[in-house]
Amino acid sequence: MRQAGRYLPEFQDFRKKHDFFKICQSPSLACEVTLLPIRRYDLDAAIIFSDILVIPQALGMEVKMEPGLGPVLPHPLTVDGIPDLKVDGAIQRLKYVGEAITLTRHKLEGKVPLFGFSGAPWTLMGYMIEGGGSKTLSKAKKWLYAHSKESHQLLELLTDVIIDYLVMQGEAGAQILQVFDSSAEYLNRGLYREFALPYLKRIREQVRLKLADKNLENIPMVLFAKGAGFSLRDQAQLGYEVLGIDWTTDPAEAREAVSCNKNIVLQGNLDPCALYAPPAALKNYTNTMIKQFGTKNYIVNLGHGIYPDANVDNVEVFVNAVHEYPI
Ligand code: 1CP
Repeated sequence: MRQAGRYLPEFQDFRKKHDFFKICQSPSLACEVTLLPIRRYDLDAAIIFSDILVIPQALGMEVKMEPGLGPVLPHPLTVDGIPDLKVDGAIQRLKYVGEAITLTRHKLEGKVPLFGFSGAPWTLMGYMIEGGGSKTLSKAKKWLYAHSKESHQLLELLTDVIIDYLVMQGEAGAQILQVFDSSAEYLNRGLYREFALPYLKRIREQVRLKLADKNLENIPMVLFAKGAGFSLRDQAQLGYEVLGIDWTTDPAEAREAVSCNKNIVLQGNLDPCALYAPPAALKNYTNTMIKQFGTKNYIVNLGHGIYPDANVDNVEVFVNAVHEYPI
């Protein structure tokens, strides 16, 4: 449940006292926030508290988290600004995420597994060029059409950093690694094939190889490409063990699209707005979803981030409905 923290009253209290990135950068605070939903609900996994935008920040860009608005990068990247990105030492500057992961693993005492995560190259590129969220991503897409050489240069650079960042999280103790391509929906199949899939493939391959080089076991990886139901068949062949399915995609169609890969696990996809439904209806939606996905090779999740005004009691209804589902 991405950005899940924001709907919890205990998180909102926490945020009144601490700056967003201060929490991310202080392992004990990040650990405490990671554990908030685990303490309240009978959840089956935790995700480390951080944000996808810590990478642009580690590359030297200013990122502010504006309450009620989300992330803002006051000085967006320009085409000739790529050489100024500070790649050297970026992973060192992100070490606090690893420290938070290690501390959280200890505090969880094996109760539930811990997810690490990163933004995908295209999604990070979008935020860096747009300077924050955008309705169209037209500035970032302009690069793809008008500056394709520089686009590839930037995506290549981000891919290298993401690989090392995920390996660092794995070394620190993350048990599953999720890549968020939240802005996939702004691309069509052609653009996604040219500007996203090759980099996502390289990330999966290189994380596997680099972990093996360090004598570490393989860590399963999840790719969540929001709004890219059009590319599920392609995604199933990238080497990711799990594909995240967003709420717009029909579960049965998703299964059909990935049938070329028999081992693949699907994760998703309840519409986060279903949490506004009365409890009995919510239970029905949850049961129908599980029935459609099937209970094998499946991880229940929402189909995108939970909204800040989600009803905390209904989250419990959802979690319980999942656990009560007859297998
Ligand atoms: O549950 C958690 O709190 C887990 C930690 C987490 C994760 C996995 C946060 C904390 N952010 C994320 C991922 C993230 N961040 C994504 C990928 C998932 C997705 O598609 O939603 C994206 C796109 C972001 C960028 C971001 N950060 C946004 C979206 C803005 C937009 O363009 O619409 C927002 C609102 C944030 C802020 C944020 N990140 C996390 C929290 C708890 C919050 C709330 C804000 C706050 O406390 O001020």
